[in-house]
Amino acid sequence: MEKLKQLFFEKSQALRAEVKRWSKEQGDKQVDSVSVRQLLGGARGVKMMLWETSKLDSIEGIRFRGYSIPELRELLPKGDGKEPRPEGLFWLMLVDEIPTEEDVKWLTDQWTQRSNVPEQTFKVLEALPPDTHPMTQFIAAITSMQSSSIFARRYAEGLGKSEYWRPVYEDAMNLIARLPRIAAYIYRRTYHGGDHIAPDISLDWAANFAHMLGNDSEDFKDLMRLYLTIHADHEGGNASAHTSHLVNSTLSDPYLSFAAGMASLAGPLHGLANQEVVKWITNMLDALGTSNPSKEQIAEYVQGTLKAGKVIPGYGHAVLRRPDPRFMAQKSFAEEHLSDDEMVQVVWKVFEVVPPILQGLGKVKNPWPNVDAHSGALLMHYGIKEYSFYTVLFGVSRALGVLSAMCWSRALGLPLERPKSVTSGWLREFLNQA
Ligand code: HAX
Repeated sequence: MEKLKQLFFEKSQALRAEVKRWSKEQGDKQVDSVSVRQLLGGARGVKMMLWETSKLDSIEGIRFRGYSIPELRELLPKGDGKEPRPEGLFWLMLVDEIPTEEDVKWLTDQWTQRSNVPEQTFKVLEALPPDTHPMTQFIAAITSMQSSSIFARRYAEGLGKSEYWRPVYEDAMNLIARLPRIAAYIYRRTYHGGDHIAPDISLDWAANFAHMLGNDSEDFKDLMRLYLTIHADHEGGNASAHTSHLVNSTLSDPYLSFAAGMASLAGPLHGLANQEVVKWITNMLDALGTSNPSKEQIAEYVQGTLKAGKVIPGYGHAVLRRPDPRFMAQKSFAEEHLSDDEMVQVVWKVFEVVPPILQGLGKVKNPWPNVDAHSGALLMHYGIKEYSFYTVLFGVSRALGVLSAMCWSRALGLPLERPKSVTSGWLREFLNQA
């Protein structure tokens, strides 16, 4: 068996036994008591899921297998670039070990070999009107590949439960390998009249993606490596990861499960916020008639957005209570590579203006920027100006976390997810009795 698969097998088998023991010997212990506020408030903070690949702290932000983003920027293999290769993060998430340069090179080769997109997927995309939202195209493309799911085929043949992880691993590797080509195809068909760019198999996963999008500069390749690394995972409770996890818990295959997660990512309170940020900034600059607004002008525009009953996109978070380290990583990239860029300057000014205003509302729990507040300005600089495409980039990255976590879920034999709902009548009676 290949090294990555063997390592995953050994580690997951050991944990599987331990999880079974917890359930048997300590299953009655109260982990958390759910409050009425949590019941009504989208289950905030309720611990109800095992998720191995990353953990989110409200103050520190995300840690992938214990490593912060600054640590990963130091430790993960970079090849001949300056930013970590997302291949290395996938390896780390899957087997909890920092890979060597050689391991990462092997994974790049694997994904290159597995990157052939079935012809029917291009046909499905071509059948959609070109103005179909790129996320809808992305979901249709992923779903169109479902017939190549090895898990679905092996399950139909009667595969036993302890073996589920094997075809899930194969589907995860194949799906991740194909996503950059699919995403680039959607981008070029939607915004560049179908003028497609052939893959360059000498490049790593992220650099090849940058190339197929249409920018071969070393800086953009590094931005893509960083972007695809930092968006990959945000523990299991976020909407896209949780949706994939829930759907996969029914033993729906990785293609359908990941497509469902992408439908969740496409909501404006989640991943679509990256397009909404650029749209909001562009509308603001248009309304103010300047590309260099003052802080006072921005503050006035922010107040107008709030008065209209809308949220400020790119700000706030369900878990975080400090500026998102993913925002800070993109800010540090911008400081190094494009600090003079006008849009970046506006993003930084918005960062100074928005938090005190949101704080002043007295109800926003986190007034700080999240991952989506910065990404659009970086992409604009490198020529990816069509902001309705941005959530697809997020989705390509999110595949790394969601699909490595899916391997774990099936290796551990986690059950069908089925939390309990109550009716308002039940709740009323419960509260009256209390
Ligand atoms: N602008 C204005 N009001 C905001 C706000 C913002 N950025 N963030 C939160 N609020 C409001 C909420 O709408 C809520 O108001 P009501 O009580 O009137 O309904 C109140 O403050 C309390 O909300 P909260 O507890 O602080 O935040 P939630 O956990 O409910 O929601 C959200 C978290 C991310 C959905 C929220 O902050 C938001 O809508 N932000 C803007 C959209 C955004 O940037 N989304 C991307 C988040 C990161 C992500 O998933 N990326 O993919």
